Amino acid sequence: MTTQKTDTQVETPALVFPTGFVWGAATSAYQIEGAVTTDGRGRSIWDTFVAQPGHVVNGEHADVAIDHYNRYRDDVRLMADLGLSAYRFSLSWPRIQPLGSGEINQKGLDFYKNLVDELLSYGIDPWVTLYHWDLPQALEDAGGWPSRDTSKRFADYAAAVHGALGDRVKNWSTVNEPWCAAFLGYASGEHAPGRREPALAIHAAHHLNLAHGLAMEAMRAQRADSRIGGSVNLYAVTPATGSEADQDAARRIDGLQNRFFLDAIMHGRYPDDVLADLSHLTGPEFIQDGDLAAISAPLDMLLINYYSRFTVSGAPGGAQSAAAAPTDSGSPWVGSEHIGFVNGGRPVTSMGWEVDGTGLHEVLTRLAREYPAVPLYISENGAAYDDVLTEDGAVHDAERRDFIETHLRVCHQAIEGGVPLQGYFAWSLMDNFEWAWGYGKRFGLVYVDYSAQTRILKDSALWYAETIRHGGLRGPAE
Ligand code: IFM
Repeated sequence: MTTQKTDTQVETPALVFPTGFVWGAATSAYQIEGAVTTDGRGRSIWDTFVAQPGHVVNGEHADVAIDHYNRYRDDVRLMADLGLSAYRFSLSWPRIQPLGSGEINQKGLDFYKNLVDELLSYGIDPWVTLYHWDLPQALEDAGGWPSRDTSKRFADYAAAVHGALGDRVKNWSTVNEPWCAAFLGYASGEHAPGRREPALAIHAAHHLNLAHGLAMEAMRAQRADSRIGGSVNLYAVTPATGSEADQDAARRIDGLQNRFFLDAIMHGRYPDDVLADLSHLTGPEFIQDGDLAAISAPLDMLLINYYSRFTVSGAPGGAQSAAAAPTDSGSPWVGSEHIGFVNGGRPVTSMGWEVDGTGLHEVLTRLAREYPAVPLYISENGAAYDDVLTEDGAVHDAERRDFIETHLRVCHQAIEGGVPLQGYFAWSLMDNFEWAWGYGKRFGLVYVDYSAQTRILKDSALWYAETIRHGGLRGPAE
């Protein structure tokens, strides 16, 4: 598509996205809902984790978060104002099944039914994620994700909610970012439950994959018309130099971050080189017959969370991670703890993450090449910046707007090149609780005043709304 002006000088989009392209924004339950003891919600590992000193910057927690549990109607109206065609959110497992097994808490389920109905009343398509890290504490007490039984409990929970909501929710994601849940939760301890047991983190990663597979099986047995996928956080990975050590570092980080999940889900195998990298910590006995067949059952779509590129060095004393944890923690890079993360010289967000749209292009074209024939969606993409609410009552977040625009341009380019990308969800709809970083990192299109609980559309939100209205991006990149 080329830039066009009609004779009346009404600008039409220069980069038009295909009809039916999904324009969305995303959140997750624990980061926004609050109401952690309301209506029978059970305790999650995050409730426990945030209550322990040293885990979250400034000792912050999400007991209230942005009070979405009580304000969801207003929040849905905001989404409608923005013109979103879809909203991706997660269900809180302990709100629905307080102990992670057994009895369902009807009031918890009703909250999501009401939310879904509210979305549908505005013509916004609900995209449900079943697990975004808030494991019921009772399941952690029974072993957590390193225990195989947790995958089975997850499949039961998935069947319960899919049975209840499957008539009105068509698009489902099983597990969000299994890498984070496994390696930040059980290796570095930066996330709940805060354990530092590298070998068990590998088992956890497998059981998160297995949970995805078993949940799909259970949901498919209930109805055939649901579209189901998993959400993985993928990175472009580059060696800092052409040296053998740096190339090996890139292979290792790509293996643990990307291929461990993609190869299992898409090809039904774990990469041999990654298993070899981990063999001093664990043998493959945690993988049982039939697991990989369940994990690799055909997907209706693959959901991709993309934020940045890793440039890595295997040289001794390499560099520090630009994305270092805010609190005292170990390394999530199990078996490859020696690897350094090098600053590649690009601008960074307030998380210290390098802004690199070309990395997204690499990720998308790689998926289309190595894991073809599955529709792709960007389920998260966005940036934290130090937003300022100015005297004019606005938030002029030009950097976030540029970030999203850059990445959308890349999406368009990938589609033109034949990548089956069918939608984009900005992370996040609203500012929220950014895990171990607390409230200091704002990712929202919508600014939240945390004490008054007011919402203000940032400039990026207004721009995104306009982009959606136009079905594409106007004008060439500046
Ligand atoms: O806020 C998180 C989200 O919960 C999962 N993906 C990355 C986001 C930014 O860190």
